Amino acid sequence: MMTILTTQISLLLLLLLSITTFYKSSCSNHTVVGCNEKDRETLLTFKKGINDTLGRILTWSTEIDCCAWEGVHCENITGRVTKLDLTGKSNFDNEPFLKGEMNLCILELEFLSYLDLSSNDFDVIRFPSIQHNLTHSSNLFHLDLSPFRYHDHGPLHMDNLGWLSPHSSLKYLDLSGIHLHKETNWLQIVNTLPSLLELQLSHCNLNNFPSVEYLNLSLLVTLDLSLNNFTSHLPDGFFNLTKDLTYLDLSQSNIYGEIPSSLLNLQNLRDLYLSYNQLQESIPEEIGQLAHIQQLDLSENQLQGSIPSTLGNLSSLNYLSIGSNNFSGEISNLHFSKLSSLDHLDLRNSDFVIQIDLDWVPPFQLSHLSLRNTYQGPNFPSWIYTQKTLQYLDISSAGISLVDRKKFLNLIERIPVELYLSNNSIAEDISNLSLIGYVVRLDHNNFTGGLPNILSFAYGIDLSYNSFSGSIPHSWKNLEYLFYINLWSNRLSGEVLVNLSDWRQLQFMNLGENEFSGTIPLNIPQYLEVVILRGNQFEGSIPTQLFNLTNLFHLDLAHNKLSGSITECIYNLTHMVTSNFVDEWNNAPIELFTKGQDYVYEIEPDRRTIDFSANNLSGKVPLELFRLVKVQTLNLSHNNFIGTIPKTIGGMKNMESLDFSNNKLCGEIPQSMSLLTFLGYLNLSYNNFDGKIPIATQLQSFNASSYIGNPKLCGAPLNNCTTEEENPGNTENEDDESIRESLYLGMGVGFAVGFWGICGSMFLIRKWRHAYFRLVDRVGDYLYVTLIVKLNSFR
Ligand SMILES: *[C@@H]1O[C@H](CO)[C@@H](O)[C@H](O)[C@H]1NC(C)=O
Ligand SMILES: *[C@@H]1O[C@H](CO)[C@@H](O)[C@H](O)[C@H]1NC(C)=O
Ligand SMILES: *[C@@H]1O[C@H](CO)[C@@H](O)[C@H](O)[C@H]1NC(C)=O
Ligand SMILES: *[C@@H]1O[C@H](CO)[C@@H](O)[C@H](O)[C@H]1NC(C)=O
Ligand SMILES: *[C@@H]1O[C@H](CO)[C@@H](O)[C@H](O)[C@H]1NC(C)=O
Ligand SMILES: *[C@@H]1O[C@H](CO)[C@@H](O)[C@H](O)[C@H]1NC(C)=O
Ligand SMILES: *[C@@H]1O[C@H](CO)[C@@H](O)[C@H](O)[C@H]1NC(C)=O
Ligand SMILES: *[C@@H]1O[C@H](CO)[C@@H](O)[C@H](O)[C@H]1NC(C)=O
Ligand SMILES: *[C@@H]1O[C@H](CO)[C@@H](O)[C@H](O)[C@H]1NC(C)=O
Ligand SMILES: *[C@@H]1O[C@H](CO)[C@@H](O)[C@H](O)[C@H]1NC(C)=O
Ligand SMILES: *[C@@H]1O[C@H](CO)[C@@H](O)[C@H](O)[C@H]1NC(C)=O
Ligand SMILES: CC(=O)N[C@H]1CO[C@H](CO)[C@@H](O)[C@@H]1O
Repeated sequence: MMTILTTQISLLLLLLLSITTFYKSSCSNHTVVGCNEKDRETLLTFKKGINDTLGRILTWSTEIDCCAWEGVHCENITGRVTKLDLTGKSNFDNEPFLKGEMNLCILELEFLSYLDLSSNDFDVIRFPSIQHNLTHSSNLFHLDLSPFRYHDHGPLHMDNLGWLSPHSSLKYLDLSGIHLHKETNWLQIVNTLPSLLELQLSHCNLNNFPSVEYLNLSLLVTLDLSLNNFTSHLPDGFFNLTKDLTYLDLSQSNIYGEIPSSLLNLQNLRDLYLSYNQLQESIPEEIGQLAHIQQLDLSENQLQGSIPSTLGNLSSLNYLSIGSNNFSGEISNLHFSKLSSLDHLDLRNSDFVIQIDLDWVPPFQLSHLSLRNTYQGPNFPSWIYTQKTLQYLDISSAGISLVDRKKFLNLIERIPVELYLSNNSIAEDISNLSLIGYVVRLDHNNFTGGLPNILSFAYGIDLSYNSFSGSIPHSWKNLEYLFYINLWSNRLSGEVLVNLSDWRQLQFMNLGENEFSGTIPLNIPQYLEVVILRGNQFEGSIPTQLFNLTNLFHLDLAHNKLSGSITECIYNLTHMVTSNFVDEWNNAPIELFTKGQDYVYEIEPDRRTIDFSANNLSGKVPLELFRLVKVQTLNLSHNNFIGTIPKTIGGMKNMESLDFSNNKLCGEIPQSMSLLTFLGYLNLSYNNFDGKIPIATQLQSFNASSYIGNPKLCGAPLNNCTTEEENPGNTENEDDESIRESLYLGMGVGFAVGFWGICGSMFLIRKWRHAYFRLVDRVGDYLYVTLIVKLNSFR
């Protein structure tokens, strides 16, 4: 008995002992001396403001030595906090970590040399009063407070930067994304930080560029002032004293005037971004002095004159973007003679005269080339055939009609990311090709033969306005990321895919103006927003599934051979009854479609359209159709519809264009139609309507042609009614007040709840697209594409 007990006790002791040893050893590696009490208090004050919803700083508890807290690093002998790293950067996909208040009392940590609170989602920055009278000299050399850029609440604000002055040892300062629009002395204050190597003040809403007599930033290597609103010239001489600068970003910052020559004295410059500004005059010859320059972006300015040939001296250049300016003159091989590292070339929207020898073999191999809207024609530039690693090629609107067939096919088949050949006059047969781009736009050409194969990762295809024939290749059913397809105006025929829902991400589908036949597939992708099947040979009835597309706002089935009646099913066309809008399409390639001279086809995202005209549809028009209160264009003309117009039509208050002509509709025109105050086009002609046209400014503003062909219809603008015409039998009592708007309103609210789930994520995507704009321009398109594909697949 006794022995057992002793054993147990000793076991227990052993256990205790091992626990303490373990504790000790795990702790001693962090610190020999415990955490400094004063530092701990400061850290706890900082913690108080934080909303740590994701539990990032759970370890910050009083039971644990503060040197072992998440992100805290101490000097190993004194136990003083030297570094605090709570960045959310590693956390790309998820939410940012810390919310709440960023309390800069943290800067009171006497020995702090490194502070990184970047990529979090703080709501507010708090300055303790003590900040302005630090008693110790600051050791801080690294300070990064830049927030996560994509947060939903408003931006972080700071009234001024005065608090920075004591931190004169700062080498790295990043306040990008914090709004500083009240700080007019930002440069003077930055100028008191003579050790600065890197300054990041991008997207800070800075709105002036103060001139300083003497710039103390002689050590500066990296300067990013992009995405501000300086509304100013660049002060000449500004760059005289920053000889070591290698990285300068002033893009999208609303700067005017010439490119100052002091800038071109920066011999060590490797990256220079001046795009999206209002820069004028010509590029100085001195640009040839930038011997180390690798990335040069002058695009989207108002620069003029010719491109200096000294540009051809910049042999380190790998990124050159000078498109969208007002340059003139020639551009020739000489401009590129030594650019053997060039990888990205953008000459879009330019009026250069291109003088490039036919047999020129460039010294470079590009991955990105944009010559969009820069005339090359009529021959496809032969030097492009020598480019074996192109990933992105945009040569749309370049006047090209002649290609070397073999080389051309070989080239475009190898473009793996984006291929744009729109608006040329290329007339090749590419039916045997397999295109591997994510985005393929060959619209407005004269391509013939069958459709090419498309790799399954494609997400945007526009082959509209060509002469493609044959049917949609079977292999296209694998396009599971496709979200945009436009085949408008070709000679395509046969049935479309049976399982259209294989294109599960599809949002925009335009197969109009072709010769497709058979029935409209029943399995329809559920995110569709635009469906255009107009001008084909589709037959059979309209599948009820079309009325179940919650995002649909444009449905055009006109000019087909559809028959039967429209079923009285449950309509789930949320987008046609709510005003919430996905403005996704503002960025997407919705185009103006023109056909012939007089016919304009336009899809405006805020315009809900239903067009079933010129088919053989019959039966009554379902009441549900008249409950789609946001519809602006409704065209049912040239069919065999019977029945009356229900008085509920008065609820379609947004209606602008209504065409019921050439049907067999009868009965009276309901008084409630006078409620359609936006109506600009009305056609009720050639039906069997009877009785008197209701008196209402709206209805009488149309002329007789809107009503003719209804022998029993009378009243202005038609002939006066006789007494028997006026009351042709049992007129029901039209109580228009009974058209309860609340009914429609109620429907709207109900639908809106479900709707925002999808809309919300699209909104996010749009923002991300914007945020990644710069990334796209610089890092390349792979990332962008992957991101889009990934984001799309979230839905
Ligand atoms: C913390 O953040 C969450 C999520 O943003 C929010 O719901 C909550 O109200 C916040 N709590 C405090 C105390 O601010
Ligand atoms: C403390 O840190 C210094 C360098 O930072 C290192 O050389 C030294 O070995 C460390 N001492 C202990 C006890 O870990
Ligand atoms: C900081 O200085 C101000 C005056 O400049 C003084 O009123 C204040 O008490 C000081 N704060 C601390 C904490 O010393
Ligand atoms: C810049 O440096 C000079 C010399 O080091 C110094 O006299 C001057 O005060 C500094 N200017 C500012 C604004 O700090
Ligand atoms: C830039 O500043 C100007 C003048 O201060 C102002 O009119 C303009 O709206 C601003 N632009 C942006 C994008 O904030
Ligand atoms: C900048 O330097 C150039 C030559 O190095 C000189 O001509 C010019 O006056 C200087 N500008 C200023 C504002 O200091
Ligand atoms: C730069 O280019 C110009 C004109 O192309 C040429 O005359 C000059 O020698 C080149 N300079 C260097 C350093 O290559
Ligand atoms: C396409 O070819 C036809 C005749 O071959 C020609 O009339 C038409 O203009 C061409 N279209 C384009 C856009 O080049
Ligand atoms: C409508 O679509 C939903 C999914 O969005 C589906 O669950 C439902 O079965 C569909 N209804 C009809 C009638 O097709
Ligand atoms: C309407 O759409 C919602 C959301 O997609 C779906 O849950 C619901 O089943 C649909 N209603 C019908 C009747 O199909
Ligand atoms: C219709 O009646 C009005 C009076 O109600 C009369 O002024 C007008 O001339 C008549 N129009 C025709 C075409 O009979
Ligand atoms: C995890 C770890 O690094 N542990 C070390 C802590 O320090 C002792 C000596 O001080 C080492 O023996 C441990 O390996």
